[in-house]
Formats: sequence, C-alpha cells, structure tokens
Amino acid sequence: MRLDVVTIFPDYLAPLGLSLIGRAQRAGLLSVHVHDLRDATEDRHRTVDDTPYGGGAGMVMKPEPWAAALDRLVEDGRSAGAGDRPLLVVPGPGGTPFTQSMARELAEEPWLAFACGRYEGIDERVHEHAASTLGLRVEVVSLGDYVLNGGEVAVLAMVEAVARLLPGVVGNAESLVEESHEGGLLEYPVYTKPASWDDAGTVREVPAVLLSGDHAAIAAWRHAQRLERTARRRPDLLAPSATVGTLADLDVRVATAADAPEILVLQRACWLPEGQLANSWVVPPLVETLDDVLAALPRWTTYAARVRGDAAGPGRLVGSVRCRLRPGAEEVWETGRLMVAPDLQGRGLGRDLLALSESLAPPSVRTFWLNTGRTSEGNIRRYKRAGYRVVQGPGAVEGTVDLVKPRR
Ligand code: JF8
Repeated sequence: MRLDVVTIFPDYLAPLGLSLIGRAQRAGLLSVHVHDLRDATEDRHRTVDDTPYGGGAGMVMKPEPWAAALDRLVEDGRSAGAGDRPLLVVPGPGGTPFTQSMARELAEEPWLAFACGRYEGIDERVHEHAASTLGLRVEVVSLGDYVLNGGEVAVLAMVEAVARLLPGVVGNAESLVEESHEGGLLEYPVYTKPASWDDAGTVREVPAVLLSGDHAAIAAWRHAQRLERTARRRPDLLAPSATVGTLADLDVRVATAADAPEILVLQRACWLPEGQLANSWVVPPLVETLDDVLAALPRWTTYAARVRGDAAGPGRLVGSVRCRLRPGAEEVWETGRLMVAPDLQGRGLGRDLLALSESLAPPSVRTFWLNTGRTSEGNIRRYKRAGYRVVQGPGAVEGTVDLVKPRR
C-alpha cells in the first residue's frame, strides 16, 4: 500500500517511521510519502493561508498550493506504479466518523492520500478540484467529536489503524480477529506477574480465578468482565437493535447471566415442536439445564430480544439468537439457538434475528453456518428462503442437518 500525506508540518508525521509501521515500511509492505504543502507554493513567503470570504475568525488554506500539491502527488504516485489514482482522505471535524469498519475498507485500497488542513480548513474548491479535475474519490473523515488544530493527529491515528490490518504488519492474525470482533464487547482486564504485587505497602492481587487453571471458569469470568465494562463504559455497544427491521420494536441486547433462566424457558417452549416432529426427547435445547445455558454464554455472543420495558423493569423475553466464529475456523460464522416466542412467530422476528447474527460476522467470514432438526421442514424452508442450502449427510448433532450460505 502507498500512503501520501500533504501537510505544512511534515515533522508531525515522523512517528510513522517508528514501531510496527516503520518496520512494515522497511519490509516493503507499506510506503509512506510525506509532502510539505509549502513546496507547492510559488511566492517568496511560501504562503498557504488567507482571510475567509464572508468574514469570520481565523484563516483559510488557499486553493492553489493544494491543487499543485495534489496534481504532483497523483503524477508521482502513478509514475511509481501505485495505481491509477488514490482515495483522498481529508480529516475534518465535520467528516464521517472514522471507525474500525472504515479502517477495514481503507486497508483494501492500494493507494491512500491524506490532506491535512490547518487553521479554519481548506478552501472548498480544493475538494472540487480533487474530485472533478483529478477524478479522485474524496472522503471527509473525522477522528471523533472533539476539536483538533489540524488533520495531522487524525492521520497518525487513521494510518496506524489501517496499517495494522495489512497482511504481515501485525505478527499474529488471531490478535486482529479477536480484538475486532468477539461480539462487539470491550476487552476483559489483563494481568501479568507478579501474582501478588506490593505497591508501596498496598498489596494488589491478581484475581484468583486466573491462577486456578480452570479454563471454563476463566472464560466465564472474562466474559462477565467484558459485559460489565461494556455496560458501564459503552452501553451503546450492547444494543444493536437499530440494525434490523421489526426487531427495532424490541429491546435487543447482549445476553447476561440474568437472561439465562428466561432463555432456558423460551428454548424449551420453542424446541418442543421439534422434539415432537423428530419423536425424540434428547434434543439438546430441550434437555439442557440452567447451568448448561449459563456455561454457553461465554462461548457465544448471545442476544436477548425483549418487549421494551418501563419503570417497572424489563419486558418479557420473546426472542434470542447466538453466534460466534467457529472455534479454530475463523472463516465460518455459526448461528445457533434462533428462537421466537410461540405467540410472536410469523412476524419476521426470526428472519431479523438471523440477519442480526450475520451482520455481526467479522470480515474473515466466508461461510454462514447453522443447524436444525432433520425433520423440521418449516425451519429448513425458512433457512432456504434466507439463502441457505442443506449440506448432504448428517448434521453436527444427531438427527440434524447443517445448512450453509456463502457470504456475498
Ligand atoms: C482541523 C483542519 C478532526 N476529529 C477532529 N477534530 N478536529 C479535527 C480537525 C481536522 C482537520 C482540521 N482544523 C483544521 C480539525 C479530524 N479528523
């Protein structure tokens, strides 16, 4: 990937020569070219700013140096074989918010250019020049809702977020998948030696569960910590309900242990007809105990859909679904325990919960996978309508079939 940055403070971008990004440059995975906007001026004072038309505070960046700098940048990049034209990112407080998903999209581009403004910003006609004269795609992007003095710090952050997604930049591909997904929850707290630390008289201990060697207990503790932190610091991440249609009428959140009893009741209600169809009472969702449901929570991201509550408390649990990357196969996204209360079936809630699950799959996923009773023709028909096909042969559980759908 080629990166070009235009700025009046080239030294501000010096950190891009350090650490992982510096190493990636030396390894040839990335080439960063920083340009001084003043080199594209023609006057003795190398002027880049002037007073704003219409009045107002501060200064505005003049169009001519920007056009000259961008023209030269495109020309030079082309000659160097970077591609036809870069995607131009213009940091600005009024831009589209920069997110991990935008970082993933930018990481697919062979060539990015960044235009760092200062003062009150860049003359708007520079955007027109870039888009119309040079034919660039131009994206105004904001690092976040606070005010910086210029685009340089935003570029440092964006380049770091993008570069670490390039193949070979971060040593371990798993660390990328783990962070970027795990159900959209914040990370659990981490500890290292010493297990008992004498902090100038105050002894601070590592939580005992982490020293226990009990992997299930550790996973459950970490999951509970993630839920607790997310609820406290980022409650917005726990409610993805806006993403899909009729589910928007419900309160959809990541399930916690407090939801487990109702999930158990709902799954028994929902899988009873499956047991009847299969003439079998060993269907796992029917025979599971509350402990089984609790033990599954850390292994999946489970969503609980409730009727919206009021001051008296949360509404009734009417739907649930769980999903995860298949352990050891990060290209497969598993959906399970898709259920809707019997009185609300036939309204598209199941379809929406399935769409919710699919929407949470990280980019590594190529195949959506789920599983249902071999004799559950209604389910199989609904999954086929959602784009799944039945896999020949027996399913993952006795008496079931697997269904798959390629990610598009
Ligand atoms: C700027 C040029 C920004 N999140 C953000 N806050 N402020 C900025 C920003 C970016 C460019 C300029 N002032 C003059 C502020 C971003 N991205």
